Amino acid sequence: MIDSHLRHKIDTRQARLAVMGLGYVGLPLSLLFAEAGFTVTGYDVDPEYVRSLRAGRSRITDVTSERLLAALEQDRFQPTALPEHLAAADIYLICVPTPLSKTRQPDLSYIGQAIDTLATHWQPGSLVVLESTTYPGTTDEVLLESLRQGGAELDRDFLLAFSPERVDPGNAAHPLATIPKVVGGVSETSTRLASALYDTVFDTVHPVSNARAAELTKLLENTFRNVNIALANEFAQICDALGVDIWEVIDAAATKPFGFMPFRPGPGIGGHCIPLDPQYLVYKARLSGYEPRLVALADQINQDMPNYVVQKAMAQLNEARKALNGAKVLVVGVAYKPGVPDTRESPALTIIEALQKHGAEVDYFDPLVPVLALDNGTRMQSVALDRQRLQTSDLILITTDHDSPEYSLLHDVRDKVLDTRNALGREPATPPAAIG
Ligand code: SAJ
Repeated sequence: MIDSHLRHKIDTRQARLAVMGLGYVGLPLSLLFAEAGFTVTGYDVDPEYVRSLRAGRSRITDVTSERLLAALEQDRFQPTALPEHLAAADIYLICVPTPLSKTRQPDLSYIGQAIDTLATHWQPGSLVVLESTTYPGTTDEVLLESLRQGGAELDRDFLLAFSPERVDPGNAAHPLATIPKVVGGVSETSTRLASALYDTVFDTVHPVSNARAAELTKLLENTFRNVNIALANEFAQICDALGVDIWEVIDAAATKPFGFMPFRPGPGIGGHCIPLDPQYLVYKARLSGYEPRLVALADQINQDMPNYVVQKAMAQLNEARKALNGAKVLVVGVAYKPGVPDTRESPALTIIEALQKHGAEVDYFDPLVPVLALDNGTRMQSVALDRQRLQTSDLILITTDHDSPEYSLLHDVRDKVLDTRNALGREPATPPAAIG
């Protein structure tokens, strides 16, 4: 029987795992299982990236090269770009990207590629788990259909489940193994076996009744954030219209010890999760005959924030009797959130392109992002944030509040600053050594 056979292999750590996709989800997951005594084949379609992994070089925040080298030396982690190496696995964990298309529709092309590769190499008796964030029904429709090709049967020849990734890169407060793992199978046996697998490395496993419940769990988590950020952004615009300091209001509301969670306004939302995940929910809800008005409206509010910021920039320059056209604008911070070098979906990029379109001369400073390539083809380099630059700028737009000492210089030119993150509202970081 498939379940007793697999269960024994899991309990004795003899089960061979294959992780498909070695990004910020797949690589840490691979090492977690390798360090628990499993042998893990790490599959990625990028041969160059695989070569760097095999050489012990990690570019993933939570995986040091030392950890990677140790797993390689013990032969517990075997990176490969050759799909035929997948044939020896008992368990497949799919951790590939699920981005949005240019028209902000779900893009399941990476899952499709993984399924096609898997279909050619998987063996009967396997457990397949999808971890990539996706719309409800992907596992029990798309994946199940594919695995049934050739007459294979669920619970006889394979088990299938969904378990949402909850990796928060760089979050030292919550190491991966301590983050509860939700698991939902397409069958009861699948839930049981997938739970037994994750039980070997995660402190807490939380089984739910089916794959759709697990898929929707992840979408609720991140849609919750998206909608609450939209509320903060709308509140900021209301406070602006009323001449009230939004940051003071949020800080005051946050003194309430129950029933309130502070979210903060910004120039829009970036990253590879929060702006995207709710669109997977909207897509499936509409297909199922329900119009998710609140979720769709929240996305519109968030997506419109860069435009709101550009309008504010125009108004602030106008106060100084200057036009945006020809103005020297310094954008401070282009990463999608503080403390990361990641600019994916960053609203700062949308704002820079809009400012350029209005004829502004834009430079940027970001201590973590040395170079920037925009969709409009512009390539930029981070400039030095020094007194001379600040004196010659007509407007200084803070879009990411890195905790960087250079920001303290901005206090001297507050009249030119448009601070979308309240970066200057806090105690200035220790001033840098005298500027040479
Ligand atoms: N943002 C705001 N206001 C807020 C919070 C965030 O404008 O009050 C903006 C950020 O600047 C950023 C975007 O939203 O542009 C997303 O920020 P985020 O803090 O949600 O960070 P992410 O995208 O790294 O989200 C990840 C998610 N983790 C997973 O999906 C596993 C999210 O669920 C986590 O809650 C979040 O990290 C976290 O708390 O760090």
